[in-house]
Amino acid sequence: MEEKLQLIFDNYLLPKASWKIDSFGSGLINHTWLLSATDHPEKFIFQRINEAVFKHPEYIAENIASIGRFLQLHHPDYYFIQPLSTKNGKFLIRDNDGGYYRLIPFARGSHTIDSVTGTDLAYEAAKQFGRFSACLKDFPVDTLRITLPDFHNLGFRVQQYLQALNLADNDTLKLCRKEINELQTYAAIESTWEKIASGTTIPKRVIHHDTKISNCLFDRQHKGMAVIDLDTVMPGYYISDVGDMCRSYLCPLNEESTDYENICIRFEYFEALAEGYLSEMGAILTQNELDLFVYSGQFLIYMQALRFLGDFLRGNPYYPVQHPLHNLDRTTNIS
Ligand code: GN1
Ligand code: MG
Repeated sequence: MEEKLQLIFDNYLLPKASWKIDSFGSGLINHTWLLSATDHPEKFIFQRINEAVFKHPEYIAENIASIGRFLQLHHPDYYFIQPLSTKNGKFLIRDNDGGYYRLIPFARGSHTIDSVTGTDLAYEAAKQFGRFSACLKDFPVDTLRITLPDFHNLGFRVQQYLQALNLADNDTLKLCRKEINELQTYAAIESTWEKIASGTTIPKRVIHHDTKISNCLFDRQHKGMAVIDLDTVMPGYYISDVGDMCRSYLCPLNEESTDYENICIRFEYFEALAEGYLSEMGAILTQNELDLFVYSGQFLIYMQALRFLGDFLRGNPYYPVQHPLHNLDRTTNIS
């Protein structure tokens, strides 16, 4: 931790205080720390970008900077939280081992949640993610960098899963027979995706691609404040954002729960999500997009189940696990 603090002090101008750094948050991919001090009110988020996943961390920084400039110009009131610039005017720093890090201001008075305990929260978060895409509706989407190729390409995820299935040994396959069979029953979701991927039915927009509830900041009155975790902001289809909200907001338990008996879909939460998102995006989406609203949830939940199960079959190279069956548990949770 001392080295991390030194890295921060070397690169950023911080107010004088007794800063300390602690692990923070529930993200799976990047490592996150909270930088705080008992003798200073400001806090910061320090984050190491996972380079095994993001091969070009500088693309993330470029995207965030160009979106930041656009919002500053066209929506100056939008609360956009972006990494701080270093003493040398950079948004990313590197340590001696070549790791990429960034420092982000912690929004004062904000908090995050890991499961949705009221329809008002679903409404607020969906409105925040809707507002993000709505403010960026005229952003030149093709100028954005692809930070993770094929991230939400269902065709690619299916191929990746089938490959894992082929390579898995019998003992592993035996453990997840039920989940494999279950996923097979949803294969029809792929045909609608093929039409979407052909690029003729719905437009590409600036999409967040990780709209789970823990990526929305709430204030003390539980009103949505901002969206965070902008690594996967890329050109995409709106079904990704609505779909991941369905995955995260409609169930009373979060993705880590093994209380399978109590995993269910809450329809009133779907209504709240739709109301919140469409309060911002309703007038912008085309009829073809609106027709895919319910499909969004099927698409994303199926794709995430393929990703968790595929990772389990390959021996968990992607998602960090606390025990060997963790990714299988996540699959059972979601399917
Ligand atoms: C990952 O790192 P985190 O927790 O923000 C993943 C998402 C999944 C999510 C599941 C780059 O997000 O796609 O929905 O885990 N991000 C990446 O919780 O793979
Ligand atoms: Mg993320």
